[in-house]
Amino acid sequence: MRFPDSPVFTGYQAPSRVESDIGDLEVLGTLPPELRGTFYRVGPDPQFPPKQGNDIFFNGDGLVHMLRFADDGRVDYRSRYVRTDKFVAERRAGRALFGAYRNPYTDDDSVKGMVRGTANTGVCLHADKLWALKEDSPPVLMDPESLQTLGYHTFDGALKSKTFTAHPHFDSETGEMFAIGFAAKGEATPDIAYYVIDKDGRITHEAWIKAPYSGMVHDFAVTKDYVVFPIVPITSNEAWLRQGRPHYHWDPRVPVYMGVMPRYGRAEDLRWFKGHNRYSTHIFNGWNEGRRIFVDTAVAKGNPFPFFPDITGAPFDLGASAPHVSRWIIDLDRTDDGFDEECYDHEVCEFPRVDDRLQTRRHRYGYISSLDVFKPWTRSVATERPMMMFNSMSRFDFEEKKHERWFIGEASTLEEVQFVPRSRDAPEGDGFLIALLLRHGQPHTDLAVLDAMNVTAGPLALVRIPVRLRPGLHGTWVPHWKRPANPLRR
Ligand code: V55
Ligand code: FE
Repeated sequence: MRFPDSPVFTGYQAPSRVESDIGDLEVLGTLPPELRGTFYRVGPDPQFPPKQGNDIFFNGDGLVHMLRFADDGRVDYRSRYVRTDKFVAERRAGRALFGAYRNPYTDDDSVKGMVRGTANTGVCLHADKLWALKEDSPPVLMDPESLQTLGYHTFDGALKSKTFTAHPHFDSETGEMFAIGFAAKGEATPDIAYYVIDKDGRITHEAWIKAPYSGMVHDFAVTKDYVVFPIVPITSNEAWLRQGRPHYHWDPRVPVYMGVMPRYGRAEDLRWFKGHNRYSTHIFNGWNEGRRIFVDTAVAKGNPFPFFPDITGAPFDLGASAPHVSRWIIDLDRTDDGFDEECYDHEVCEFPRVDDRLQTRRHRYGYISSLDVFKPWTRSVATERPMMMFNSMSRFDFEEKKHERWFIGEASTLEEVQFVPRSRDAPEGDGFLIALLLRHGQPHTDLAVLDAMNVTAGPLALVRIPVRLRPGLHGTWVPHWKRPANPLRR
């Protein structure tokens, strides 16, 4: 077997394929004693070379990483592949059986009709289980401690959508989880299912809507009173799949639509608002003040994904691919169908997050990975997405409209940032920021821990994982008051 000699499979992005249990990690600096809990993070890490000869980063098998900060100050590390149906079938066969990203027509006959999910995009804890998520399939449940895969979860058959988002949202007051499934009736269908799931993991509300066009609905917003479905021009079409074309094409001709519905509403209550042609996938948070709804997000003017080509044949525009901190404002009392957009600065950034306790309510601070283009930058790393090689950790103050950032140094990239509250009831912003630093060309990975009120000072501590991690996607922090972080059981 051999992986392709392409950027996605070599150097910095070479698959690691490592599952490990490493106790007592080295700590450089001093860890704050309040930092107790578990950090989970997931990313694509292909088990086998791609069936198609090459592949995109988004299609690798989900590998979950866990860092436990126990009461005695010890930090342990564990990583496990998610045993998706795909992973298990391919391991048995000893080769890839599933083909191109979200294209079942490219699969081996032996796996026709199987769930294609890789569980490689999002991870969260709910109802005492770890949920490993890929937006093309149902959630996979795992044991939060052993990382043993429990299998696909359909809520005892109540999940009628074929898909489930990698970006569920939570209301910390009610303990509810909110989720969507797009392409809910099959690949490239415009149907979106919306689910409210109670703190015990039962579906308590469901609604089905139809988007104005089919495409990637990677994230959405929930507020105290409303749910917002952003439809962005990363479009899909069943015909392209049969033609062997990429699953998505960027369409510069269509607007963003925002579907707004009461939080426990039905399809009849839905209202569509229309904006410019824009990209946004990730949302900091949403909230509403009466009938005004605010969605803070990272917005780009053009296509951010070079591997999803422009439908008009236009070449990839690197400048237009850069997202910036922005706000979308919907006023339900407006009589036209427009909504407003405010762009707050020109820093290139992605992976927006807030203090998770404030989801659905107004936040002041956003935390985001950013690219400081004025800093020395190592270009030795081949990548198909240079705008996503983040070198700085940023806190954006939505009141002052300004960034504070820490440059992580050369030859490293920063992953998604998590806010960790100092205590259960600490005020917003009082706590720590944690993020992985991928060290190019080095055999280890560091987790940086910063004071969230003093980002510019840099790390209080680095926790060293003595293996190279492949670039990943999203993560979550589970504080010790939600679930104790016991030292690794051997
Ligand atoms: C993203 C990542 C995915 C995917 C769709 O924007 C969107 C990120 C890792 O997979 O399938
Ligand atoms: Fe995402």
